[in-house]
Amino acid sequence: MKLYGFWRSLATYRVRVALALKGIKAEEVSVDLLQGAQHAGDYKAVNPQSVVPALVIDGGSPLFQSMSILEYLEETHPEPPLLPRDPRGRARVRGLALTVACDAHPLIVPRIRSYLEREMHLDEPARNRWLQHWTLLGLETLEAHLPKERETGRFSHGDTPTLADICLAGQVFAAGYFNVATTSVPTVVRIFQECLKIDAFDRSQPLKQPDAPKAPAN
Ligand SMILES: N[C@@H](CCC(=O)N[C@@H](CS)C(=O)NCC(=O)O)C(=O)O
Repeated sequence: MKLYGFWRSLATYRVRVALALKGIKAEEVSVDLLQGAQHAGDYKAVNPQSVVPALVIDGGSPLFQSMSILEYLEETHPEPPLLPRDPRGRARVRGLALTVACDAHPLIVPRIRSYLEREMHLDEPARNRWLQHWTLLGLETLEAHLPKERETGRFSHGDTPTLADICLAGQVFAAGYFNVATTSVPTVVRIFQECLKIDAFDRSQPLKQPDAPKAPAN
């Protein structure tokens, strides 16, 4: 398998963690989003949306969209499961995961940031307010569920990691990128810390990737 990704991409992080949890080996190809490599013709041929991740299996058509890739990995490599067995639990886990993947993360990706700068002419402080606002709102939405719902355990749903934790962890890295204080989301932070105790989450972290700079800029 070949995973097209980038060290600081949170959507790539999701796939990287799932591959690691399931013990699947994939070669990672770095697409430098900060240099605009996602727009180059050779990468557009892999993913016409010009975003990472994309996963190529056996030279077939690349898989795209991180949540779709996670579901594929879950179906083809069911152990360890990243979704609960019961339909209601699965709906809850997917709901938590999609709160991040569909509603929070899309507002902070490079193409949105560059549109705010180039087309909307927002200066850097205004763009930072935007990034901080949407990042924190995503985390606070998770926090509104987690402490009060009885399904929450060591992780977002029970005592083993699920798709919800994979998305949660990525969103906490976003808070780090944009200097968002996480004091208002203590359960999210607790679960994030539990995630990082697992090797698959820890070694997949953005700053531990070979293409990460030594001292990254935002
Ligand atoms: N919904 C997509 C999001 C993909 C996405 O936006 N990826 C970001 C990095 S996390 C990207 O490649 N952005 C490039 C850009 O915005 O120009 C997924 O989950 O795969």
